[in-house]
Amino acid sequence: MRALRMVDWNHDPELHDVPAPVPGPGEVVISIGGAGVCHSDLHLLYEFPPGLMPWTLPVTLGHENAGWVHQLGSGVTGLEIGQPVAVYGPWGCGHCHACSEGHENYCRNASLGTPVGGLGADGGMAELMVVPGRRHLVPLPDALGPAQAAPLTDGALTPYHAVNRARHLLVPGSTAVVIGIGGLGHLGIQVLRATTDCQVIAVDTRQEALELATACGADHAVPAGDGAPLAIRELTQGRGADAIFDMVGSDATLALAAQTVSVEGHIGIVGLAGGSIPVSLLGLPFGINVCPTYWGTLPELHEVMHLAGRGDVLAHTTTYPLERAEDAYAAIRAGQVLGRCVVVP
Ligand code: FEH
Ligand code: ZN
Ligand code: ZN
Repeated sequence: MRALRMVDWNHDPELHDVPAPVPGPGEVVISIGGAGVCHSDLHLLYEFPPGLMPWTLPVTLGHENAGWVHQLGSGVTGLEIGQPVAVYGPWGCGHCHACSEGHENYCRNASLGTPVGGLGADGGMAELMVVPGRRHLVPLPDALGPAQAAPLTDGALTPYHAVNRARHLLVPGSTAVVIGIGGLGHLGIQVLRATTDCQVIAVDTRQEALELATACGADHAVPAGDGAPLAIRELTQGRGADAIFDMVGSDATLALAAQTVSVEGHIGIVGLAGGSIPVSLLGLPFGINVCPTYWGTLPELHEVMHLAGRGDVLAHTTTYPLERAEDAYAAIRAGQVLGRCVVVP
């Protein structure tokens, strides 16, 4: 079968012909209907130094996947061949305390380098993908096909999880700021709109991204840059934002978050740009919480699919055939993508 593979560090991905996977005991092979192109792939393809991740290359990319049940390994029950499913991506051990409550993204027996589909193990940028356990498959709502569902398994799940970490602050009259209106940001705005009564302020450098933010339900769209801190202060009567979700995670975006978070507020670091934020008693407002989050939990993916099934969360997508998947990565690198790219094998 055809698969887009990460062949080396700091190297373009390549389309290869590879053997089709065969499910082992307890495993399930999925026929891929959509594989989202996450910006994180660009960081790991072109910025991660060799050896940072203990991965054996080449490996198939794609950690944001949905499709149809194709083949069941021995012992797998509760699934029908042809059933449309979303793939939960951060596979944990399944038996530690975190995994026992569905927080496999924070598995105590795993680390960022532990291979999961598309991140060190073969992912969904291919015709078929093997998933290690039936629990990692979430049935799709009737209203959603795999190409629409795939971007939600990371692009919506990740901001949904980040918002959940600050939900106690997002009360009527509060303000949330979303910095970076890309794949995560445009879905994060929809999550906030669908699950809170807060005022939503979007920040981005691109006018077309700010327009997408407004279409997704943002109350205000603020151009990134020198005027952004004052604009956010003016929109919050000088208080600052109760919660700021930085979907970029660069020094510049985190500096904006530090300048505009309110006392007792929350800064969610979601993007992988590698920026940092100095934390000190007098350097930040009192009582704030700075929270780097990773992906989302398995129960939260069920909740995201519920929101999508009722039309509250919908990815703005550009689809590419597998043969042109490299063009999707190039378009993201060039900053030409609005919303999320989805590869449809
Ligand atoms: C990917 C690789 C490393 C860190 C975080 C990520 C996220 O894109 C996973 O959704
Ligand atoms: Zn991702
Ligand atoms: Zn675990």
